[in-house]
Amino acid sequence: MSERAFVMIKPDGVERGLIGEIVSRFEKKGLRLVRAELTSIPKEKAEIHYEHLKSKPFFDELVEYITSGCVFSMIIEGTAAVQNVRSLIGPTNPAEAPPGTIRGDFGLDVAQNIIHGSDSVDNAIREIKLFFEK
Ligand code: IDP
Ligand code: MG
Repeated sequence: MSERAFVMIKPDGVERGLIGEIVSRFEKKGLRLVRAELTSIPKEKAEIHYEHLKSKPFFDELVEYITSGCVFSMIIEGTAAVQNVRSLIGPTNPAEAPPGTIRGDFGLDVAQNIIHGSDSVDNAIREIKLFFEK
């Protein structure tokens, strides 16, 4: 069944010129890019997006990182989009992400791991609302 995932290329990915390469991977898989926007995120929005991580020791660092430059926000649509996007992205820590995944191919560090993808259909709906429904 067709489904939507929220995906965001983080400031390190945008800064390093990886937008085209990353979008291309989703398209080659058979998923479709249906909305996209290059913007910076206000601190308040970053804190809402990551509110489930508020108690983590890296929360302040994470908000600082995600607001440090432009991000490329996307809605990716297709069959099991949430699960397919997560498997193309790979595990949270690029050091543990296998080659062939986006984090495995382009990242080194868990604090700067290039890309975000919704982890569930419910969170995808919540994140799409937060980023694309003004
Ligand atoms: P996910 O992005 O793979 O879903 P989450 O556990 O939801 O991973 O964490 C959200 C983001 O927080 C990660 O993508 C990463 O940028 C950051 N993060 C997670 N763990 C750490 C850590 O141990 N140190 C610094 N940043 C972290
Ligand atoms: Mg997550």
